[in-house]
Amino acid sequence: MSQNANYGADQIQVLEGLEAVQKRPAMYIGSTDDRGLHHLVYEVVDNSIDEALAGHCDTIEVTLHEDSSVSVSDDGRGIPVDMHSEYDRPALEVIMTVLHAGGKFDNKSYQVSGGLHGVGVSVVNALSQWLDVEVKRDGYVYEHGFDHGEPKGDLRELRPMDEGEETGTTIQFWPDTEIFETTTYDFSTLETRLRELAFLNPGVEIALIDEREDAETRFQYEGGIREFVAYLNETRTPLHEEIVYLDGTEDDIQVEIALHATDGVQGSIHAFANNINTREGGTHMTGFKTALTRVINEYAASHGMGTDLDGNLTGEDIREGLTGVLSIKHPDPQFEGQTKTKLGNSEVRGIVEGLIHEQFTAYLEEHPDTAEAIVGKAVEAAKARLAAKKAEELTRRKSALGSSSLPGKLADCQSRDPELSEIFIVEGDSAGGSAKQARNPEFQAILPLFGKVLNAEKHRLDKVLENEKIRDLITALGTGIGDEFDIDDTRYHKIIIMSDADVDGAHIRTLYLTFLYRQMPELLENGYVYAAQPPLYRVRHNGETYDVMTEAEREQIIEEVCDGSPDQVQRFKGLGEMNPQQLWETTMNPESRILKRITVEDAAAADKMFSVLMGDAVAPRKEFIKEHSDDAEWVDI
Ligand code: 0RA
Repeated sequence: MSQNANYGADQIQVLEGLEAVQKRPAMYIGSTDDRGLHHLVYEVVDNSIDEALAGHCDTIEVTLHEDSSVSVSDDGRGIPVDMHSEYDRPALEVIMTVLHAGGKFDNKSYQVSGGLHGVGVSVVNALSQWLDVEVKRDGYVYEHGFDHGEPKGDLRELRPMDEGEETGTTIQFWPDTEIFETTTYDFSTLETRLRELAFLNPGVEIALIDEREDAETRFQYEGGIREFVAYLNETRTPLHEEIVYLDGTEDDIQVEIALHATDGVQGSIHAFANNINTREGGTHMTGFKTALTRVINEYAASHGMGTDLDGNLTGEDIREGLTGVLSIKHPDPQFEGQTKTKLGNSEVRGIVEGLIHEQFTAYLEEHPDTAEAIVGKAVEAAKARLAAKKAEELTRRKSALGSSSLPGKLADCQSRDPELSEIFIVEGDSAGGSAKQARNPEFQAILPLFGKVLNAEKHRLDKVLENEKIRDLITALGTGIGDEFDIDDTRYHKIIIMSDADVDGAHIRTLYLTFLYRQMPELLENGYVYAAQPPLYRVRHNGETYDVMTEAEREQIIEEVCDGSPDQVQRFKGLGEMNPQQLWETTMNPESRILKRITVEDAAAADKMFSVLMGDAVAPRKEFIKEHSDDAEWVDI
């Protein structure tokens, strides 16, 4: 009797917890759109990764089922099933139904997953219509099901484990369609994150199996972040043979860095804390940058390099063309910042700085060829910086950003409220003319820009700024550039690139996106950048008009709506062929247009993509485009 009463009380507490998640899901997983949906998978996978990091699991399999459910399976110890003393319920049930219960069950002090995710697998349970757990442990196979987070009956003992059968956990869940805006998983989004996890956790094999499409990928990298850097540099030209790798542990904080200098002008250092991409940086990044700048300057000074420069090598000089991955694992990470992707632990700065300073100094002494390459490249970058300065780079910059007068080609909107204002960057003067007639001048500005701009992937900022179109664009956006860039000065919160729906149009769009990504990434991170989607065809039938975006859609409309014989099919070869009314209806009117927001959710993936798309190597580019033609429609296909 008293046991029952206890159980009742616990149950009430449990329900309150999960109800809170169901009421305000965004508080726990960020959002209920496709990002939130994918976070469910990451949350479950994080638990298996923890098991792997504790040394008990080496394979994790994620399976996308045809019924929109996902299962995550691992060969770890299995979630404990014994009675939990406080709750008087099996531990598995408590882990699945009590918020943040996961960690409390384990004596391991070193739980790594955290931050953005790490809210506990009970959150996934609360947000699933159904969830089934199968555990193989202590010689038996157990199973427990849940319905909207509530246990369906009790934990069941299914059968004894077979001889040689491995322990492990499988969690299958069906996301709640009443909570999520979509329940369609994107293979390549998951693939990118799982690949990243495999790089960050060397040796762990992670598979993604898509039963909807019959596709499967497996990742396993013994070389860890060294292989991550090699992957990021696939289409870049390295300046030294061996990838620099440094690691160490202090106060239970594990630090790793891999570096490889290239002949490019884009530097990219990606920082992770507990497997989370800390896009906003933080104390680990600060410690690393400080150490890097010191070590390189000390090496240059003691080896007589760069003596003709007046002044030190700056951090930017040193990071030019440098690709790196910094990964730390901390027993109690604190995440801060707007998107909770900035590491806040103050003690980390000194630990990373000290460790890198000591080890990198020693490394350079032992590898003089590598040292020569890295320091030499920094010296070259510094020289270019000083030369650019001399060549009136500053005045050029000033005219690009400082001048208060807007470019003559800009037809600005009346609104001065950036949140309401849009700018269309339109390819070609004739399309620009149409767009100017078509627009709603209250909130829509038009900037016609003709033809291609310099590839920002291959040229330093001062070269890119020689281009008048780019200067017009910067002035119109109002943000300034380089050190002076300020997101708060953005004059429009919708920056819409409108180019033709053909290969040339896609190329021009990619060039502008490359510029924005390399020089003003904050615009993309804030979700201000869009691609307009002009239609390819207009089909008329029985007095109705259908604008279609793709060949497949055209065939479908003709087949299904027009019974194979439409009255008229008009092909739009370019934006310029539409009259202003058509352009307004199909591409500009907020009521009827389709805009594609360009996001860079995963910075390392975006970095890789732009380097592949805009770099020198041709074969990897073709391969990449072939692989990603579905999800990167705006790319130059
Ligand atoms: C709590 C304690 C232990 C393992 C786990 C949780 C665990 C959770 C998940 C979730 C997915 N896969 C998992 N694998 C393990 C340790 C139990 C022990 O000491 O044996």
